[in-house]
Amino acid sequence: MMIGMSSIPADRLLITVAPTGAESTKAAVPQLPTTLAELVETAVACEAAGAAMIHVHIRDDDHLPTLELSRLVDTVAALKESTSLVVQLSTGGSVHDPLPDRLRVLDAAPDSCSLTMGTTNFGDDVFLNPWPFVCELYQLSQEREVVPEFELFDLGQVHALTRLLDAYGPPYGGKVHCDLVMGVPGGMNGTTDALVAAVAALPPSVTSWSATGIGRSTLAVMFAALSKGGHLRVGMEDVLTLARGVPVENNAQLVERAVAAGRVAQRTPMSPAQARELLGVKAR
Ligand code: KMH
Ligand code: ZN
Repeated sequence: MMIGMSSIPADRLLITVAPTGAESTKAAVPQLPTTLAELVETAVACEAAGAAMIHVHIRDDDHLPTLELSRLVDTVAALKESTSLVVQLSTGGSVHDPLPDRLRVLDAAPDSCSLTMGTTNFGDDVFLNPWPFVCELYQLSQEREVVPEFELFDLGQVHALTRLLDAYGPPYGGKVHCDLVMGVPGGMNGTTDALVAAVAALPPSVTSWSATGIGRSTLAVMFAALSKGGHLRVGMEDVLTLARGVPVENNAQLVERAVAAGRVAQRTPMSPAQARELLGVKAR
């Protein structure tokens, strides 16, 4: 069986790796890929392990989160040179990044960008996504022909996606892909019950979805997503231990674990080419 009119077999599993994030420090997690060389090395290993897309946050020379445009441009170029992965730049950045800097991320012309559907309490911080910003970023993604991945941190944001699509029409590429980010302190729980509720509320225009569970919720969300036929995001942005007291040594371990879990569910990792077709990514 194929998915819709596409040539992608229905058992294919999109695995996205989010290797770095903006929250962990290099001092606390020395194995976190924070330099461009480390990021490229991780990307190559994760593609070999079965990932098809990479969700990218970058760091400066002090290993701190940055949205400096020239570094973003260099990062996209380096990842494209060394891998076939779909390159998704984060427009969420860190909770301290100003909104104009987050819009400017699209100037780096990635294949895809994250687009969070609303403001969320984020631990003790606030991840700011006011509605006018969401609308501006979405329209910019359409204009620049960058495929958005809608990041949904709670059920209200699932409903906001319907509102956005009703107001501004489909994304560039015509596909609607979202990622449920679950278990953030301030967002929806990382549980099977929450995932089922969120998936049930997705607008009918959604063509694919993945899920990730932060911290301890990672396995519950992974198994719930697989049992609902969804795709997976994994990586050190979201989890730093394989089990209690067992640190993740590298991102490929998390991709390998997702591949193994997918295999039990009779799912086969999707190639980057299939991911491009699934997401409607522009040939650049
Ligand atoms: N770092 C978080 C504040 C995204 O990449 O778009 C936001 C985040 C979401 O990670
Ligand atoms: Zn992110």
